[in-house]
Formats: sequence, structure tokens, C-alpha cells
Amino acid sequence: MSAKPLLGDASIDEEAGPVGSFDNTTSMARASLPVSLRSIMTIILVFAAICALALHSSPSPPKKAGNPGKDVIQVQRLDTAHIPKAKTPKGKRGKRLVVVGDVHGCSSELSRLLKRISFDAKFDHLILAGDMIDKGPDSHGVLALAQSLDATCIRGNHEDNLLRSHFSPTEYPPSNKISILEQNLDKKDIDYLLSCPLILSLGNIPSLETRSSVVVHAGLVPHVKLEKQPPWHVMHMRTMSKHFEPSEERDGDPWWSVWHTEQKKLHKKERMTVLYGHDSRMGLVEKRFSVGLDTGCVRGGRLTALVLGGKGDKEIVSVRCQDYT
Ligand SMILES: [Mn+2]
Repeated sequence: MSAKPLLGDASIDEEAGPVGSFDNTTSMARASLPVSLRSIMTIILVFAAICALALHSSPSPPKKAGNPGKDVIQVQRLDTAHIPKAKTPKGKRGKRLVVVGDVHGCSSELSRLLKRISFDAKFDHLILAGDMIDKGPDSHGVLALAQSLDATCIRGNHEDNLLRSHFSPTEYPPSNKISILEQNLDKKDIDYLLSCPLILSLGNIPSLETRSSVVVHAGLVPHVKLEKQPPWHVMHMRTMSKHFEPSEERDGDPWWSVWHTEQKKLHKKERMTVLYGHDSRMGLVEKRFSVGLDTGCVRGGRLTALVLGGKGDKEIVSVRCQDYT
């Protein structure tokens, strides 16, 4: 018993069958171009056309990008020591949580923003909502500053790209900028990037309405447990269909408007606030159950922080940025 090769000449001829125009060629042309070669060319052309179409129209994640970099931490709980309290010991300053949107290598702007809010790592805790790196002038400086302040980072699509290129360079070739950045990172930086969870659960923050709140880079799918949230979409989504299908495209309803509608249907105890970045074109979007903090610093916008205090105080502070594009 002999098994037929899957792509033998016979099967290729069958595949090429429906493309009728080749059958009308003259015998001269047939003689100059072997049937199998013509068939292979047809298959390649059809395949290329399908790929081009898929790239433009498919809202689903690219197959390879569906697996985020090695060892992704899906959910991490913020150390309760960082949570602002309503009561503060006498003579001590109250703790604050500071959540900053996409920094994209703008280290001097990040320093300026922290100075503006008199950030003190002894009392305050910094959370970077992903895309700390890439695009801007000083990703290395941002990573150094974040680590020196013991900041909690979130994995954004740019951190994910870097980690994928770092651990699987053949499968995910890095862009020029990522490649240069990666060469300047040491093991400590890579370990820090690996420590950034996809979802940071903050728990109950006195200045937010809901009992639970999280920080992610892009968004969350309603009615899906944090542990089951699809990583690629958590880092990339911008819009969402009525059936909760997320997409990184910009046409359609923003994901947070769907999120808002769904939170209202839930019991108060089950509602959740999402703090996120990623969508600089939307800019600052402050809603009841979500706050979008990417205000396009790297392209001359602003760098924005949400400052959460212990006494129900909540403040948005931002600084102007240079245009680095
Ligand atoms: Mn992003």
C-alpha cells in the first residue's frame, strides 16, 4: 500500500482545474510552461490574494501574535500595602496610587509629571499602564526610572512585541527600533518586563465607585473572568461589537461603551472599573466604570496620571510633551 504524496502533480492539477483561463492557452504556451509550474503559480497567486485580503479585513489576532511572550502573568493582585487608606497615622502623609498612561520612552516627561504631583515613593505607588517603551527617545531611561521607584508595570502590546522578539527572534523578527532597544537591555530589564502582568487587580480603592478595579493596557471583555480574558485582546482592543467581540480597529463602538452598558446590568457588588491606555486618538476618556489615560505624549500630546487618594480624592494631572514623531 503506497500513500499518495499530498501535493503530488495530480492533486495540483485538480486544484488548478477551476481556474479555466489556463485551459484556453495554445499548445505552444502549454509546451513552454509545464502544467505543474502553472498550477503552482496559480496556487501562489491565490494564496497571496487571500493573505492580503485577510490582513486588511480580519479583526481577529494574527495567528502568531495570538501567543503573547513567554511566561505571561495573566492576573496579579496589587500588594495591599500600596492601597490608599482613609485614615493615616498622625504626622504621616496619606498614600496615593498613581496610574500613568502610555509613556513610550518619554522619560523626561515622566520625571516632570512625577515632580508635578510631588511623587514620593515612600508613600506613593506608581503603576504604568503598558507601552512604557518604544517609539520615543529614551525607553531605557523609563525602565530605569520605573525600577528605581519600584513601580508596577502592565504588559502592553509594545512590551509584548519586545519580549516575543527577545525570546523567539526567528519567529518574531524585531523592528529596527525594538532591536536597538533590546541590545541595550540587561537581564534585570528583561526580568522587569516579564514581571508586568496582563491584568493588575487593585481591589477596593476608596476613590473609585466600584468594589473592584483593574489596570490593563487596552481593555476587557464584559462577563469574562479575569483569568479567562484573551491576552491578545487585553493588549490591543479599541472597539467591540454588541456580541462582545473585541477589535483593534477604530470603526465601531469603543469597547468601554459596551463595558459601561454591561456594568450597569450587574449588581453593584459585581461592577468593576477599568483603568487603561492604548488609545491615544480617543485621548483622556473619563467614564463611570473606566478611565482611558493615553493622551498621546510621544506625538506631542500630554502625559497623564490618575492620582487616587485615600479620602475619596481623585485627580487627573498631565504635563505637555515634546513631539518625537
Ligand atoms: Mn498600545
